[in-house]
Amino acid sequence: MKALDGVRILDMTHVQSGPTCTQLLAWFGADVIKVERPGKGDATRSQLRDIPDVDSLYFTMLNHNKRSVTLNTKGERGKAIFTQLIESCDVLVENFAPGALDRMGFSWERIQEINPRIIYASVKGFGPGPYEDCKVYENVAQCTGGGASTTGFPEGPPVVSGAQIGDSGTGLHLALGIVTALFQRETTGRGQRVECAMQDGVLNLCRVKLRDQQRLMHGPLKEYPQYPHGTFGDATPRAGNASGGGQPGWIVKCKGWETDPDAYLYIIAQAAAFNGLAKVVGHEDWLEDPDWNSAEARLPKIDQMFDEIEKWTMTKTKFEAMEILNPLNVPCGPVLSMKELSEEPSLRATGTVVEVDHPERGVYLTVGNPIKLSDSPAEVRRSPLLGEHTDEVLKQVLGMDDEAIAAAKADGAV
Ligand code: CAO
Repeated sequence: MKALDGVRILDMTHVQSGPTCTQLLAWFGADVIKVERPGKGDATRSQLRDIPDVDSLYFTMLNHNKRSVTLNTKGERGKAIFTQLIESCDVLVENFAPGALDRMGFSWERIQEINPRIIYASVKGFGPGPYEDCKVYENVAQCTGGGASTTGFPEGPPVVSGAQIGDSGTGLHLALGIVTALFQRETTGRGQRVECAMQDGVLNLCRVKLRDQQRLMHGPLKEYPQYPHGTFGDATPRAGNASGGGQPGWIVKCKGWETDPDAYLYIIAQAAAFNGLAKVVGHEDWLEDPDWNSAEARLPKIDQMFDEIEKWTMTKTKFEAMEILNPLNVPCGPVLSMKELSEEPSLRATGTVVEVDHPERGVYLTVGNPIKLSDSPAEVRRSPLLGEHTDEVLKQVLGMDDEAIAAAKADGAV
């Protein structure tokens, strides 16, 4: 038995944000029925293809454990089938451009009329306000939610992160909203509307930067690289690789950095572990020196301190340095490349990185469910081919017979 066994999701999502959400729910055991346009499907099926005419990794890696149904929800017969699906599902999830579902004739009011118990969940770029009608993709959300203005080096332009905090981050937020609404339905018997704006999701993940915006009003941000030599403006600046927490941290070069772009280690020079760190990097002198032996004394010369630490790390590989620093309780972590992560045995062992077999592309690698439930282990099943389960769902879920299905096919509804 899986945690969400018995929950049926009508999945009208596409691209990344919505599919991330419904894939998580599918891993927890929900029956996710992905509705796609006949002949075309989710646009990502054909985007960034590595093998001709085969569903892209972009699609396969975001749509595991789902069933695919093709349905033209703009035609009359398609709308009738869609109405029946709304009647039969617990949750409807969509991340179309604002108003798309209303234009098809399915407003929240209409959806509630069809099924008062349904939870209707959406991702949009923005919440209500001046930009509510805008279409939004990942990097736009990273810019509008505060991610880009606070990422990068002080002297450089804003930078977007590799982590898809706008899309996958908002999908995660939405999944929590959905299970919370399902939980509340146990008491009220009613469904409800769940909305997540990508701007809001990114800002939530940039919470500490709004913290710093307010701290800035009371003086310079002493853990930022701008302190004490640079200047601060009136907004939270970019902080390079500074730790963002109360302890100084930085990325330092390790042995091989000249040729390996990922030969780096993140080190946090936490006050409690400073003595051991100072000794190992050959600076026992710092322990007796009042210019160095307190966190306050070191604060104005954090850059100098990490330069000295780096002289030592450059003599070790990132893994050797980590092995020496860990027993000293110095928090640190190697910069791992995607190649290293894909080959890491411990991630394979926990199912965080898994191999999946696909009938058209063969074996590929994906990220499994990062949330581990002891009573609901997630197995990763391949993504569906376009319309692979149309007949199955129309029969099993809606009780349609062969004749009705043939008629729906004949007029292009499915
Ligand atoms: N049958 C018939 N029509 C369908 C259909 C189906 N099964 N599925 C989708 N459509 C229609 C929609 O109704 C819409 O039609 P209208 O424009 O006439 O209303 C049309 O397909 C296209 O939908 P769209 O406008 O959402 O798609 P797009 O490629 O132009 O925009 C995106 C994509 C992502 C920018 C937009 O959907 C969006 O802003 N979504 C909300 C924010 C979001 O989730 N962004 C993250 C995307 S991941 O980076």
